[in-house]
Amino acid sequence: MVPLIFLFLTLFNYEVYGRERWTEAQASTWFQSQTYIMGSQYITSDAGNQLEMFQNDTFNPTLIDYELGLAESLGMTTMRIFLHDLAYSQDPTGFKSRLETLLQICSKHGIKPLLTIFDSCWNAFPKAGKQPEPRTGVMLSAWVQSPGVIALLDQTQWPRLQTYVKDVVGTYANDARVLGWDLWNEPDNSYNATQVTALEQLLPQVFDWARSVDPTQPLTSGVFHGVTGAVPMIQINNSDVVSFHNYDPASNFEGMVKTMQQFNRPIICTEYMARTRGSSFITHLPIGKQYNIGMINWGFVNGKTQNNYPWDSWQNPYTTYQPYLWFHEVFRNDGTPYMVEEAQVIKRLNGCPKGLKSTAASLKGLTCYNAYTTPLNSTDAAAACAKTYANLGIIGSAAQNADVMNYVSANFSSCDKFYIGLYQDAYGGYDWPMSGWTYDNSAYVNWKTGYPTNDTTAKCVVLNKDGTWTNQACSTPQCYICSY
Ligand SMILES: *[C@@H]1O[C@H](CO)[C@@H](O)[C@H](O)[C@H]1NC(C)=O
Ligand SMILES: *[C@@H]1O[C@H](CO)[C@@H](O)[C@H](O)[C@H]1NC(C)=O
Ligand SMILES: *[C@@H]1O[C@H](CO)[C@@H](O)[C@H](O)[C@H]1NC(C)=O
Ligand SMILES: *[C@@H]1O[C@H](CO)[C@@H](O)[C@H](O)[C@H]1NC(C)=O
Ligand SMILES: *[C@@H]1O[C@H](CO)[C@@H](O)[C@H](O)[C@H]1NC(C)=O
Ligand SMILES: CC(=O)N[C@H]1CO[C@H](CO)[C@@H](O)[C@@H]1O
Repeated sequence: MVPLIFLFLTLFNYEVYGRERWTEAQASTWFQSQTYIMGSQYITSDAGNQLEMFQNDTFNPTLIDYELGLAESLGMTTMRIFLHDLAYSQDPTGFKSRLETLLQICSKHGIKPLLTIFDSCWNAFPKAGKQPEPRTGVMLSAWVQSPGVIALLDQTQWPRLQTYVKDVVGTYANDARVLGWDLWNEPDNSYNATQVTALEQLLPQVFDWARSVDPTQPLTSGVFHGVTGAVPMIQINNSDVVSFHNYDPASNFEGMVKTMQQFNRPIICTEYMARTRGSSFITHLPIGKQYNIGMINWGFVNGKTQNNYPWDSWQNPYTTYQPYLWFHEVFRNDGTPYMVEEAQVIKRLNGCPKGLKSTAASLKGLTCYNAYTTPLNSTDAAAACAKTYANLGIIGSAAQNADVMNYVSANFSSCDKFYIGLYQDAYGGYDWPMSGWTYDNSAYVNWKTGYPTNDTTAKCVVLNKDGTWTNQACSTPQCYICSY
């Protein structure tokens, strides 16, 4: 017979070691030390599910590097990346070496990933090895649960899951490249009653396993159908920082943020953005910023997960026509943004990456400027701006002109003038480029005395270091300023 003391230790040893849930103060200190948390759920666009992303044969660091470069170009600071227990269990050493490669690439692009350990969504029977091709017109058709329901309902497999959690979280427990651990995505989504009962036993243990290796990063699991009920209470009770999913319009989203505030912990929205449901970057990111919560949308580069299709594509595959608006995704498969205006809003809310954020009056009250020192003629300069989802610089007020002048004087001493967007039109008047969200009808100009010259061969405008504007030939290579 097992002595009672050993039985006690065996049953409860996961509570004996490791750290407690963070206090509110610890969680707040952590949150305040992070760069604003904004990004997307990420899977390589050539992978249909987590196994395809992480198994040796299909792991694609070249593509990860390119796609995380796109995230960096928007100023994103995190990516929510789903791991898988079977990718680990079949080859722990190889899996961890691929995870290490991923973290190195993330770090190079200024991205701290939120790593997701388990997931209850979509296909219930994951199998290691070659993964099925996606079904035409169906979102996430190859996506797999982790663990599958067989492992969930078979407690003899739980030690394997424990090894996965402890080894992966433990290996990176002190690694500042990792933002945090999202231990279980939508835990009771698509489970029947038997499965939910097993989950209610397993989920608290998953938190205990992760805490047992003393992670310096926060643990969380996002609630997605309100905060009441057994499973949401397990999630919230165990989370160092709380997180939630919401795919509803702005007022409902804001209501959910207020609901989450009752827990007095930092908040991260780990899923939102479904355009046809009224959940979009343009409507929701400013709310996230206002309440100072992390914002992570579902979908990034369109590819084998086909996140451009809505949930109902499982019932009605989009085989004969395409949706009029993409459901999720930030980028098309060719690396261009689905909507330029969205890319601009994301960059603005991320503080105008590598440039000046002018909050001076005019132009919707918020404009980003980047100056470039490689001289280009005005056509090429405008094209270079467009690649960063920007126009040749638009300046809408004296205060903004002063901001821009100070920015270029202090940082770009090698150039004495910069192309801006103003140009002479066919009638001899001057206009701003009209594409994009930043257009307005500002009448502000700051011509140098004697300018503009009445010269039809000098149709382009430069900002001089003293803040004045002069017109000149468009073919002259010049430094330039982009804005968005
Ligand atoms: C993993 O993939 C690489 C490159 O595709 C290959 O060279 C290597 O042999 C594979 N390793 C295993 C253990 O299959
Ligand atoms: C739930 O699904 C499992 C298979 O994963 C099955 O064995 C069980 O009977 C189902 N339970 C209920 C209550 O439907
Ligand atoms: C969650 O925490 C509350 C408050 O401490 C407690 O009353 C409740 O029983 C806990 N629920 C679960 C499921 O852990
Ligand atoms: C500019 O030149 C055009 C053609 O030479 C002339 O018609 C026009 O009056 C001039 N405008 C000014 C403001 O000098
Ligand atoms: C700018 O240079 C490109 C070639 O780099 C040329 O095609 C274009 O016509 C030039 N534009 C102007 C206004 O000179
Ligand atoms: C983008 C950039 O380089 N900004 C710098 C411009 O110069 C000011 C003043 O020296 C710095 O504070 C900015 O960081």
